[in-house]
Amino acid sequence: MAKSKFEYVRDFEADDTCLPHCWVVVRLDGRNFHRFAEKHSFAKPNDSRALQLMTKCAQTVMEELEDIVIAYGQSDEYSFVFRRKSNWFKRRASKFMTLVASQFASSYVFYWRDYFADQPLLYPPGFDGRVVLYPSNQTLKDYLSWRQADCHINNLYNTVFWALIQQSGLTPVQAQERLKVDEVRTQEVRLPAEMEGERMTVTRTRARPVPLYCDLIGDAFWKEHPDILSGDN
Ligand code: DGT
Ligand code: MG
Ligand code: MG
Ligand code: MG
Ligand code: MG
Repeated sequence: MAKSKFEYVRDFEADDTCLPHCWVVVRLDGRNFHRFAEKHSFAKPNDSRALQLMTKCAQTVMEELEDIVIAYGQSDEYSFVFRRKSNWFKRRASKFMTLVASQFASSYVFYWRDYFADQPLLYPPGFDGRVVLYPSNQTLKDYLSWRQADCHINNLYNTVFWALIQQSGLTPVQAQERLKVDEVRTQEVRLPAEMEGERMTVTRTRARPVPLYCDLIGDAFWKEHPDILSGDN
């Protein structure tokens, strides 16, 4: 029974319910962080303060929001995986995405000073968000592997790019020229062992989410943590 003659406008709201039984992934990415990193003097290629702040924000998101079983981050992005059976906000994609993005962005500002004591925050950063559904454990694992491989490829490129400039004295254009061939060679990522010591972060939840720095592409991580993909999630 409508409470007023205006109630009908509710019907204009689009249905964005996430398909049942799928893993719901929300991926955030910093808006124009190329500029943000420049303005805030991020170390090149990797600024550990920035990475740690991102992870702190991800931990906050996992603590404040419901049903996130794992989060993975690199560079200016973070992916959050909601349990398959989550019925939080009736699985509305817009609720998941906006709550993750706003909680993450406010945390980024709130905790900034804890990580950048000597660098004032010069303007308010923003994060875009998207929702992607994965229908099986394998597609979810492949999604996370895809992000980790992206991290590896970018790190390989950026590390050598900045070494050519900072250590070998090349100009950015010369460094780019030198790396054109190498870039093609680094397309395939096979051995997780090769990735040791790189910039990648995994957070998972039980009572309190803990940051892990490890490989997601191989089976070892998933064997050690069978509960993440278990039938109860
Ligand atoms: P977007 O996402 O389309 O709004 O634009 P961007 O500029 O955020 O582009 P994206 O997300 O593809 O690339 C991330 C940028 O953030 C990239 O230009 C490098 C920068 N960035 C991320 N982490 C670091 C870091 O630790 N150190 C430095 N120097 N830069 C970083
Ligand atoms: Mg982008
Ligand atoms: Mg970005
Ligand atoms: Mg990015
Ligand atoms: Mg309300």
